[in-house]
Amino acid sequence: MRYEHIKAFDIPDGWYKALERIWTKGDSFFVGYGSEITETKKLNLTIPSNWQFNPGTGSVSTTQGDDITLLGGYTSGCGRRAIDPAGTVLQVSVSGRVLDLNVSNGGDIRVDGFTIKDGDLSGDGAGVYAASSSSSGAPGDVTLANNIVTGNSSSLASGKGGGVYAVSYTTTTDIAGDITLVNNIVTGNSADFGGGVYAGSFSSSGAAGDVTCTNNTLTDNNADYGGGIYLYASGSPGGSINAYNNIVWGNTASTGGDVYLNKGPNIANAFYNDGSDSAGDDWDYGDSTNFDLDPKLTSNYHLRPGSPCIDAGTNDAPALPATDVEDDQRMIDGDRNGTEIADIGADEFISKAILTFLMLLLN
Ligand SMILES: [Ca+2]
Ligand SMILES: [Ca+2]
Ligand SMILES: [Ca+2]
Repeated sequence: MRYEHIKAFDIPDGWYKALERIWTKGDSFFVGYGSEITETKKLNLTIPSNWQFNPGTGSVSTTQGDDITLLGGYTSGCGRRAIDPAGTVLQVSVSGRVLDLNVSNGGDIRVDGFTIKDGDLSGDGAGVYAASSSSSGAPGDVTLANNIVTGNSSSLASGKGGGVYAVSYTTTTDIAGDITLVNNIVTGNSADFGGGVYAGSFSSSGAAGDVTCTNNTLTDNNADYGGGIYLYASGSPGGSINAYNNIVWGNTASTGGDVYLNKGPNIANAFYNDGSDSAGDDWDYGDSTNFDLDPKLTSNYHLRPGSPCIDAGTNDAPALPATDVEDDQRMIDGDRNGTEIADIGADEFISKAILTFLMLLLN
């Protein structure tokens, strides 16, 4: 491992420069950010030498079945990691995607612990384009966790996923991969389909995988179809679309302000979500655990005291993360009634009283 001193925060296109060097040298690098004196967070990249990088577009692809794993939040020297997306920023200064990730022949993609902002292009996935595909055998899974995705915009007619385009697809009879989104804050993005997120699993001749969204906050996104999120599953029956503990509220679209569901013959489960305006297919098992109330968010999308999302989720959600988007423990007894219940959204609320108690313990 070597440390490549590129300041992705101070130089907005530092991410591209880093990838270019990685491609040139075929080695592993850490990418720092911030000033040389105060830098604290780094990106840990491990890029096999057979990967392809196109310096013109910043895209990374591999056809060897390798995984692409991007983890943010490393401390100086990369000895320790703390999830801190607010302090680990990837952005572009010119029009283009922030992250363009393609794997084929079975590789998985994971993007975990970044702010991804200001992507702007005429195409799918202005912030993050993450696709695992296969023309022989099963494609891999795509996971986005602990990210802040904001201010990304697709200007393409029929463009999908202003903030995030996450898909797994195959032209074979195999089962497509799973798409998992947990602990992401997605705000202020726009596209034609899925202003915040377009998430899909589809197989030409086999079954779809599962598309699971747990504890995300999607708000202030805009689209024609699915302002917050467009969820897609296609293929023979077998996959399920799961939405648990999410805030998908206050997004706008011509059709499906918060959610557009296109599930094909597959099952859709929606429980313990805050949001209302959905269109397309019905949720098969949506029930009274969902509600439509102002989540009472702060300016940086944390839960305010008195939020109806505090202790309002379920601890049995699939892929429930053990921490929140800023690495706070989940679950915390936010309403102080003696029972620890997961909150709804990417933030787990800590009351001032609990915080004071924890500070006393630490001191
Ligand atoms: Ca809680
Ligand atoms: Ca409680
Ligand atoms: Ca928190």
